Amino acid sequence: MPFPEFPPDFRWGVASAAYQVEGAVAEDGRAPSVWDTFCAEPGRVRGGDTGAVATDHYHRYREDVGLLRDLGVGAYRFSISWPRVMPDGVVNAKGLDFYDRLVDELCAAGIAPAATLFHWDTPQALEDAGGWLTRDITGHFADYAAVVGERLGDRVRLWMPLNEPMVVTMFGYALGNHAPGKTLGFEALPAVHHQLLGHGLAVQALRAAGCTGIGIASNHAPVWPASESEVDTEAARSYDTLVNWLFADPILRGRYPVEELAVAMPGPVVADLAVISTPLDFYGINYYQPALVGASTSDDAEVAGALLPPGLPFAPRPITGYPTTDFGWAVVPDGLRQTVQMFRDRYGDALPPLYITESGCSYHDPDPVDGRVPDADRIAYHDGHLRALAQAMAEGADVRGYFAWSATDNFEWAEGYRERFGLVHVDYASQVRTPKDSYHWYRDVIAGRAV
Ligand code: IFM
Repeated sequence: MPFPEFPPDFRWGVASAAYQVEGAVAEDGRAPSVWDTFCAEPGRVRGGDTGAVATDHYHRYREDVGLLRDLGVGAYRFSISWPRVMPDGVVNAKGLDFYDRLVDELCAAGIAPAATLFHWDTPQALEDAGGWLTRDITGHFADYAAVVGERLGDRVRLWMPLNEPMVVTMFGYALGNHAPGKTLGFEALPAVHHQLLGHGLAVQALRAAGCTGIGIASNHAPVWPASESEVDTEAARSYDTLVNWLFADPILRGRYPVEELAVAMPGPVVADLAVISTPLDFYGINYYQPALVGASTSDDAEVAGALLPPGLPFAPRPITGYPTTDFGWAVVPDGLRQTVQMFRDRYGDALPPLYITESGCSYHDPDPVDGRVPDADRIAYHDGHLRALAQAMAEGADVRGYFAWSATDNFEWAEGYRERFGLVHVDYASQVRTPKDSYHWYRDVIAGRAV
């Protein structure tokens, strides 16, 4: 099948996040984030890896933007490090200057800057005061958004206050395998409401600063019931409500998906929902793989081990019958089409234009030989997902762009450096960058030369 055609103004991009690439964690006034603290605790991150140096992007951003320019991307999604810019309510001028330089460099290369404001690196000082469990943090976040918006709003084309708030809630506050490492189970629900409120306030602060192109980057996936039985179908429905609609419904519909969740939230929920549902210019979907979910059984406690708290009405099951990445994630390109379709079905005309703000795969690529890194599986992944996206668009979806995760290999959170998602290989000892075969393939896609 020939490679599908995308509209001429379709935005081709790649994505990254501050803590995963920047390094320089104690430089130019950057204060610690929850991830610095988490990485310093023995046993938290595979191999004891940390983001202290990462890909040294803070110092090598010019080289990295050069790679993006040669790739031909129209947009680069990066995140701004909150603890670098506004660690304790006071602006750190040197931190903000870094993003000013990065944005200028991108613009000079003809690449539209797309900025995330919070990609999981809460300033440690704010976490010490309760973090996303407190209402106070939402005001800090709005102030930070205003500062960044005023400085960069003339050049940044797309804004995403939050990245994957469900992951922060689930892994950071409910299960504890991400920073800040809390194991609160359902007591983590305030982190949902406060991220949502922080999002809404940040959208308003960005708009007040004259910014346009404001959305979110939120992870979503189709939830498949493990069988046709009533209990599995019901379990899949509960899981779907939590992982797909707990954040999307308040933002796009101005209400929580079920009343039980609304009443469990802190604060003046109805008034907050009016802020949370401030209209967006786009909705960004991060897609990796579907979820197969069944009713939990007594075996699940053992299978899931420490990861899932007891008493949940559902349990994720392994997906079989599809290839998997080296990270063990199922490769299901049609899941992307299904995800887009489920948003269209649920929100209809209330759905703003979509971006795929992340999709990608980790393979344990070989080291470069003669300047080459063959990664046919990664090419197949993006090829398949772009074909599925083209199908969704042919079916009527308004999708404006695709950001491959990730530009370069980087720090994959609790998995450290073993997982490699990049189109560009990074040798962490020398910091040498080597474009993989997938980089050359994506360049051809962008140039309209893909076969
Ligand atoms: O690396 C992460 C990213 O920070 C958020 N989305 C998923 C990616 C792969 O796990």
